[in-house]
Amino acid sequence: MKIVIIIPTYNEKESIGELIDALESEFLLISSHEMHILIVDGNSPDGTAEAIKQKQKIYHNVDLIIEKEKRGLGMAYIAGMKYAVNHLNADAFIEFDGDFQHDPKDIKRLIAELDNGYDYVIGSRYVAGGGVPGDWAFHRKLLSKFGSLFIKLVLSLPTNDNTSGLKLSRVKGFFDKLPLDENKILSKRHAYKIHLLYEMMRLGVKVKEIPIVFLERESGNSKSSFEDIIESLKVTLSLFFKKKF
Ligand SMILES: Nc1nc2c(ncn2[C@@H]2O[C@H](COP(=O)(O)OP(=O)(O)OP(=O)(O)O)[C@@H](O)[C@H]2O)c(=O)[nH]1
Ligand SMILES: [Mg+2]
Repeated sequence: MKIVIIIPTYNEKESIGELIDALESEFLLISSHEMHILIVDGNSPDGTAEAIKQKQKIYHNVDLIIEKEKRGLGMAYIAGMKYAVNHLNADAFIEFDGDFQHDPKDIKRLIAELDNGYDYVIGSRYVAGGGVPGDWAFHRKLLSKFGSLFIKLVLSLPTNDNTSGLKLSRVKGFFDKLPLDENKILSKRHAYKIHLLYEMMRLGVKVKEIPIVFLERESGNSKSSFEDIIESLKVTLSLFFKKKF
């Protein structure tokens, strides 16, 4: 199968080159699939795209989309997903952050579950063995954990980490059934994850959560903010009311 790792970046010059190297070394351990990297850069002013172009000279399985401007995490991922399916003929894709908060070593664990017949594999911080960075402030830990629980209860989901950014989606029969339209997605930013998760679950995916430890950012700055928390609440409630009416 062809599996595309989609990585959105905005000012990740410090980490992206090293991340591509780390992923390429992991790919050497995955012989049964064709692995590809697709980076969607929000026209970063720090030279992220240049660092990626340097790596494209070494590796021939790295694609780069440069957006006109930073449009939000959700918009970057949706552009990447469309490209992966329509231009790269992906059978599955993996959402992966560009700041080393996700461990490249987890890629093969996600793929093992695809091989086991699962359609949707979530890297989960909230199942036994999973976790968040130890130095996250107490309120951030609480908000993240209870946020996921809130989404689970309101939307009647079986999953425990409902805002995870590391997951694998099977295209055929599932992702390709979604009317994926930039204007229909309920959030252009981080909360798009809740909407896509909900829609994938409605399609009847066979879902598996595997434990992951979310790492601390090594360099660069976070782009998530208080606005993303409010949007997550709005998206969850609007899905709840849509479901009922
Ligand atoms: N192209 C693009 N990439 C983005 C945008 N927002 C965030 N990113 C990238 O998406 C990935 C995840 O964003 P982060 O800001 O790290 O979000 P987060 O991991 O929820 O927040 P932290 O834990 O604070 O790092 C990173 O690689 C960012 O560079 C955007 O608007 N456009
Ligand atoms: Mg991050």
